[in-house]
Amino acid sequence: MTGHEASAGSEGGPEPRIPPGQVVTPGFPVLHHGRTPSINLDKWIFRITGLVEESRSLNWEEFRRLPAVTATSDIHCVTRWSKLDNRWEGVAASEVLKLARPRPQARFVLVHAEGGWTTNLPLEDLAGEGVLFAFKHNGADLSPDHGWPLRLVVPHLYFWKSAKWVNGLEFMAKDRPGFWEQNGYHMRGDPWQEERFQ
Ligand SMILES: Nc1nc2c(c(=O)[nH]1)N[C@H]1C(S)=C(S)[C@@H](COP(=O)(O)O)O[C@H]1N2
Ligand SMILES: [Mo]
Repeated sequence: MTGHEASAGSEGGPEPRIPPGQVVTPGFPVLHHGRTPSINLDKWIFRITGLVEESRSLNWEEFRRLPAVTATSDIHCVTRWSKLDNRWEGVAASEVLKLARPRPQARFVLVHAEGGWTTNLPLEDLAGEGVLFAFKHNGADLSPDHGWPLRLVVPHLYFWKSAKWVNGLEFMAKDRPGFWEQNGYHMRGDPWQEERFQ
């Protein structure tokens, strides 16, 4: 779903900028389960597995050789803060999908992150506009707390889907809950529908 870029009209004109129940913050809160991992780029590997034509492993150099894009989007966290106009720089998810070549049966992905953390997404959401594997935020390398060296950004879903320290995609025929989804969070997490918990 797109078209929420317009600023809120005072006469009920364009669609609102902020999803229901959210409050804009000027800061950038840090939220995650467990501790910030320390990652060695020399050993970093991104794994593409599951229902794909070709399983692949990319090291950091190979991943960074993929074409880079920038995209500006808003963050909406299920804990009700929103942060507007984040400028992300990274590799478009569509680019990674081109490499992966999902099989026709593949309809969902389990996103894998350092330390075994996961989150699930429908394939169409991964292919969505502005979805990227980011290495920079607002012009600077990601900080370790915000996911260095790489995080997924899925701007049209609640921010828990935007896996920090992301290191793999597993393509699946059926949806399977990730870490927060097993703990009661919604399987999809659309902030405009307030798909917070289930
Ligand atoms: N690997 C990993 N990624 C994660 C999480 C986590 O616990 N582990 N938490 C998610 C949640 S709940 C949120 S709100 C955002 C927070 O990102 P931030 O700390 O950069 O604001 O990261 C998401 N990505
Ligand atoms: Mo969150």
